[in-house]
Amino acid sequence: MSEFIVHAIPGSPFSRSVMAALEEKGASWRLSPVAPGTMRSPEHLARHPFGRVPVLEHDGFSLYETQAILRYLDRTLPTPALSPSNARRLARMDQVMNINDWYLFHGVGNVIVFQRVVGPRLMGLPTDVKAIEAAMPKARTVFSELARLLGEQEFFAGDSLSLADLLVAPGVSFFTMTPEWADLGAPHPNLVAWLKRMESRPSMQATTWERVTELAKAA
Ligand SMILES: N[C@@H](CCC(=O)N[C@@H](CS)C(=O)NCC(=O)O)C(=O)O
Repeated sequence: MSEFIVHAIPGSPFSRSVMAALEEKGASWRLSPVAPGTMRSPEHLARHPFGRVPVLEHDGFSLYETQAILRYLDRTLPTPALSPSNARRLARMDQVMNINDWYLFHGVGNVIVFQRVVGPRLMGLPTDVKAIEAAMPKARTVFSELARLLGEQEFFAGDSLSLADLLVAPGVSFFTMTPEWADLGAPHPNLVAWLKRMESRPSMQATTWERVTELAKAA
């Protein structure tokens, strides 16, 4: 099996999902770091016309959109399987993945995490507290819904790790770096315990912001 190349920037939660999935599969992969400020460069736009990361390259095949990448990896690297065979569990996995993209990221993560972490740390921007306040009602709904769907299960689709856990964990993990986590996470001990389990997995340990920054420097 030829090598997988992940074009990504350190800290990107969507990119971390892809890298963590490759780690779970025991695949041979390498990071091709996208330098800050070059997301709209002709070179990167040729890979991803919307100027985002991650992009996967595999044996001449180039693919963007994290869900598509995760499903491609699960089909080309069948073990361990990261999609349940049971129709309802699979539907739950798909549902949680769409909650990630449509509700956790848009209007919640890309506001709260941006205002608290990415903007101040990487761009020297001040925090817009009003934007955070406006995002909080939707954020509370997202976290309550994730907690309800997880329930007492070990993972979102049941007893086994699935693509849903790998997509959602990097995004949720970012919230622990914000003061809003006390309001969003604390009311849901099952979600907090799930995140702890996820963060202790070798795949997540191998793909922390710090670790991917080291990989980017070495690339
Ligand atoms: N729908 C895309 C979203 C990817 C995405 O938004 N990536 C973020 C980093 S986690 C990004 O590239 N942001 C750059 C920007 O907004 O300019 C996917 O699933 O891959």
